[in-house]
Order: sequence, then C-alpha cells, then structure tokens
Amino acid sequence: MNPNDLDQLRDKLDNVNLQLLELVNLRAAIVQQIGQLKSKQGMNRFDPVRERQMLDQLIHFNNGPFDNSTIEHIFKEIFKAGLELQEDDHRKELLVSRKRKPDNTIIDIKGEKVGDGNTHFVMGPCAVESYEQVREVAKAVNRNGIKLLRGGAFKPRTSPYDFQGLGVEGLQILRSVADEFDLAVISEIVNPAHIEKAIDYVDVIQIGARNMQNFELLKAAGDVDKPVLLKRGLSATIAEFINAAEYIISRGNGNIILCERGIRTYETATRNTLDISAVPILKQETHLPVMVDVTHSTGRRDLLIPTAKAALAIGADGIMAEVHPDPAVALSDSAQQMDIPTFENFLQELSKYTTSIS
Ligand code: PRE
Repeated sequence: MNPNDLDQLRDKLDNVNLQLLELVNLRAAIVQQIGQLKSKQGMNRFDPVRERQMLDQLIHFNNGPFDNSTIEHIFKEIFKAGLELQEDDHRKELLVSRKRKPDNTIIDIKGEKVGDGNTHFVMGPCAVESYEQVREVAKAVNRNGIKLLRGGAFKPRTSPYDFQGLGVEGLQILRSVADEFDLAVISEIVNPAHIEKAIDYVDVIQIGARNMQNFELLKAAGDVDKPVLLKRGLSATIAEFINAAEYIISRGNGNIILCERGIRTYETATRNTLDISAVPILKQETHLPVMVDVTHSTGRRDLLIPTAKAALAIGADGIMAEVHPDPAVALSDSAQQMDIPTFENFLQELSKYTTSIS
C-alpha cells in the first residue's frame, strides 16, 4: 500500500471526527434545551419510549457497514450521555447546590457555628429516659466544652413493642437540662404536626433516617425558622439525600446540616456501612455542613474512635455520637452508647485531629 494513501485516509478520518464532534455537541445542546423544558414541566428526564422510537428510525435507515446491534449500542451510549448532561444541569439548579452558592453555609446554633471549618460535636443519649440520666450526660458534655446536646424524645423504633420515647415530656427534660448547662438541644421530630410545638424546646430539629423521605415532614421543617439536622435514609442514594434537603430549603429554610449515618448493605460486621466518601461528595455538591454519626453507622463502640478519625480526615464538619451514664441499662441501643469515661477518652483521642473542641 502506498503510504500516501494511508495519510490521505487518516486526513479524511480526522475531518469526519471533527464533523462528528460538532454534531455530537450540537445534539447535546438540544438535549440540554429539552432537559430544561422537562424540568419546568416536571417531566421525567429518562424516556425509554422516545429512545426506542429513535433507535427504530436509525435501524430503518441503517445501510451499514455497521450492523444494527452496533448502531443501537453506539446510540444508546449517546442517549445515556445526554441524560447524564440533563441530570447534571438539574443538580446545578438546586438551591442546595454549591454551583448556586459557592460559599459554605455556616449555621449558628447558640454561638456554635457549624460549617465554619472547626470540628463540632453533637453528643448525648440515644433516648431521653429520665431527668437524672440526661443531666448526668449534659454535665459531662458541658465539662468537656461541647455545646450541642442530642437526645431522642420521639423514638421511631423497628419494633412497636420497643421503648417509643417520652415524647413532649422528653423534650421538656432536654430543654431544662440544656438551659442549666447553657447547651443547645438537638432532637428528632417524627410528625409534621409536632414541629410547631417542638420549636419551644429544641434548637435544632432532627429528621431521622427513617423519615428522610417523609416529604410532609420535610416541608413542615422547611416552613420554620430553626436549623434542621437531616440524616441520610437507610437505603438512600446521595442524590435522594440531596433532594430531601432541597425539599427543606425550597420552603425557605436553608439552615440544614446533612448527616451521614451509614447505609444498609450486605455487610453484617457493622450495624450499617459508613459511606465515608459521601462526606466529600456532599461537600462538593452542596454548600451545607456535613456531619457523621459514628454510633449508628457502626453500631459498635470499638469502632467509634477510628471512624470519627476517618470522618474528620475526610472533611466532616462534625461528629455525632451517643453517650449514656450506664449503657448496659439503656432503654435503646445499649451496645453502642459510650459511658462517660469512654466518652472522655473518645474526645481525648480525637483532640489531636480537631481544629478546636467546641
Ligand atoms: C433524549 C435524552 C433522554 C431521554 O431518555 C430520551 C431522549 C436523547 O438524548 O435523545 C432527549 C430527551 O430528553 C427527549 O427526547 O425527551
């Protein structure tokens, strides 16, 4: 073969490549416009029927040399790329998106500024059981310079026969103890109708993993002027988690802390699987602070320190963990809560890795 022929053919191919490039991007720009229209009209971006029609038409006009299955394969990849472009554009439009707001959201909770680059701890018992129990933990929390006290008053439990929490009485206990030690209260609310009432007692409304897609609860939390700590659902993808936060911000409340608390996988060595890479992904995709709940993600006391270290190393804004004066007799989650000396050792171990324990 004449080497000049090869050069000529390659020149031709270069030209075709450039034409294809232009056409592929022209197509992508049209797909983006369709995506915007679909967004406005609330339509599904993925449309398999439309994809089938286009493939049938392409096969009808296909004169080779590529066979039909190859043509289908190539165009399915093109459709997939178009769909991803539409989804990417959609994500950038979200109010929680960092593309919309490049600066970090900093949430001021009684002077504790979550998202300011320092490490923040949220500590307290799994469930409020009594005034004395909460007071003992609050005293230790305060003694160690921590401001954010957690405690469950409404407990969504797997079994209806397990302790369901003290309800409003639990919130009252939390408030009076927190006031005594100048702490802020974070507590889970499970019913949209309770939000208004809870505002008198809590400084941060927690929406738990099991309620991450309770859209009426998300809307109700979005309607009030209180920070919200939103936990990732047990089997929620990161995109679903971000959309749950979007429900809250879309109603006007942008003070949202995201909390990775482990997801359900086939692994049984831990209670849930801590999805540590969710932390930098959430921080890249959104402007919201991100915390890690090491207690629920592991379900194991022996893993609290290493997972908390990992969370801080990967950029978490805070750590949540459970503390009980006597975990052995706790009414919930007894295997995973720390007693007070263990909690103090936990803080001591982590102090080497935090910017400031506050
Ligand atoms: C498009 C993209 C995604 C859909 O699954 C179907 C088709 C495409 O790339 O052709 C465009 C589009 O959104 C549409 O025609 O509805």
